[in-house]
Amino acid sequence: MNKCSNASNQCLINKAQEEKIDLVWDRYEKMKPLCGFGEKGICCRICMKGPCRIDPFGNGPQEGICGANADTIVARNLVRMMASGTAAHSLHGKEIAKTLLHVAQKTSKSYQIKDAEKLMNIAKKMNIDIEGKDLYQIAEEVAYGSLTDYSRIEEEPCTWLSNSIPKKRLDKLRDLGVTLNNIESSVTDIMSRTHLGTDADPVNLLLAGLRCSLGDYTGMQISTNLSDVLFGTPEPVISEANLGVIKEDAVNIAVHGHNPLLSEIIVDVVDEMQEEAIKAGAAAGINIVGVCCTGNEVLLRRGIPMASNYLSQELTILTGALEAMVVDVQCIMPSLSKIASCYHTKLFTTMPDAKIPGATHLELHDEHAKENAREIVKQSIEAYKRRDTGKVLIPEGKNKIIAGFSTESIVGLLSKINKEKPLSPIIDNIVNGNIRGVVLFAGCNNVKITQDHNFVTMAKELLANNILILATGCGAGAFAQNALMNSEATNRYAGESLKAVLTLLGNEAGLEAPLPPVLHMGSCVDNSRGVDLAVSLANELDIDLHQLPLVASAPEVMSEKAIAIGTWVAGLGVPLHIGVMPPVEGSPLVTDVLTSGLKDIVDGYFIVEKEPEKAAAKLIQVIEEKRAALKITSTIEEGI
Ligand code: MSK
Repeated sequence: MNKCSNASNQCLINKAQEEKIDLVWDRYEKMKPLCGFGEKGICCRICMKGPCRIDPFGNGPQEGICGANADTIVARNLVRMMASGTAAHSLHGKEIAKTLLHVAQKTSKSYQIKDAEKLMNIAKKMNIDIEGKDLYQIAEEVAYGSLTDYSRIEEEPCTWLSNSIPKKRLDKLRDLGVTLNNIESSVTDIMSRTHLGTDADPVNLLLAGLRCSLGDYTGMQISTNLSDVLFGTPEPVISEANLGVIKEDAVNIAVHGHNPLLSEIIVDVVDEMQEEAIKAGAAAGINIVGVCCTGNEVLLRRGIPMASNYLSQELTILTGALEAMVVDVQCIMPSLSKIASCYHTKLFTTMPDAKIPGATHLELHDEHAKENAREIVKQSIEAYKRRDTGKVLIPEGKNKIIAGFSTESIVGLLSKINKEKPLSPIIDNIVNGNIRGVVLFAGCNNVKITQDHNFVTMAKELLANNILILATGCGAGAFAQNALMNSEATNRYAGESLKAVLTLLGNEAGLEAPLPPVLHMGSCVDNSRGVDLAVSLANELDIDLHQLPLVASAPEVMSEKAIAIGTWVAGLGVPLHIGVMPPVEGSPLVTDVLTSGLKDIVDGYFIVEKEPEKAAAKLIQVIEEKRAALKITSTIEEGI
């Protein structure tokens, strides 16, 4: 199996072999054969009588020592994954909300309100009375209101859930009893009910998992929206992607993880330190590059080039030209520390809850954020002086990308065509079939799949069938690295009618070329942007989300966060394809609930298909079924 679909990275994989450095692919091979019990989800480790394992072939034990069967064990393990994913995303949102509170109370020196208009819109959405209040009072109420979603006692749904989805959908979820009132207690609930001797009913467990995962969604809404207030709402921006964005004659600093609190400040302080880097011999000064979702955050708002998504993060250090990797939280391989020690590269951890042995821990503190960032840049410049030029190998080639498609920027663009009804150009083109439907690609890379292969293969097939693609997270990274986020890609891969629409929109945007066929909407927390766009379309048409010709796909799914995302996507009524089987096959009941039972109660469901060509065909079929159900024919009048 090839390791990367991006051939230019192969030289670094060879280099690692020559230097006897193990990479993620090597560790995966050494791990084989993977534990079959773990893969099927039928290993239970929640007490110390065991661990227990259910025999999947029916010859050995069918119950754990306490009597829990495969259905209970699989469901418990799965919902614990959802709880972990929800905790990760929602804590991110909480950190951003606390920072907004500090800005509002003027106790933060490092951050400001960059998008006051968005703050006002959020306040109105939260039913906050803004009359006679200044910006800081409003920001304080928005921050407190958002933080209440983490602590509410009253039995009413979280504000950021109820104000961001169609009423019909909210009612459906409320009837099911899954509209949570408090994100953190939804996580506590999962940990409590999965304790030994508590909830043994797999369906009851899965419903609790759905409620918790809607907390993941709620946390994402908070993360995305309040980050926009603090750091600006993304607008289309031109940049580049691939490891070729690392420059031989620069002090290269990679920012990696998820939370933009430090990376934004690093980008801010770099300008004032360029001279220092040049004096140290780096003719091109300081070059910031992005990895994973912190990379997506600074790409969208600041145009910072994207070096890598999840699976090739180690290769950024293998270039021998990276002075520092600065990480915050989530998706950071602990192996980075060992690999950095083979080079002059400094690995900085910056968050109290994400330390890595061997890394330099330089903790981000709100009141000293600028000083923290300057210290990191200063030490990076020092590291540059120790660079071994004989070890430098930067793969050639980088792709031009257009990123920054927030919901606001898309609506802004469309309003140039129809000021009164900005969504009409999209709706009309969906109705007349120029755009058959929309696929939101999200999620990670998984070492079990050639990196980016499933994303790219599926995208080419969908685009040829006139399906528009939105992308976030490492999926967006995959498309950026494989030249699917520029105007040339539209000319090359989009079907004729989709190409015509994107060309019209690109011209209206002043590009004098088509919009890219894959619209980069941001990091994994920015999946909320895709929902916002879908909700706007559904509201305009007065339909529920499940009726839209919209599907989601995570073809290289890997993390617990992705399991939480997939579950709330289904909960919102949107079918979701995954290209890797989660650990549920040990329970036919749980597998059935996810792939069909969910459809009966929330309309959304999981489609598991490992072959990307077949997956694309299945998604096209779902889109066509939804079009038929909407009776979309050729004109708006006849149709919706
Ligand atoms: S970074 S959660 S590997 S998308 Fe958001 Fe990428 Fe998945 Fe991490």
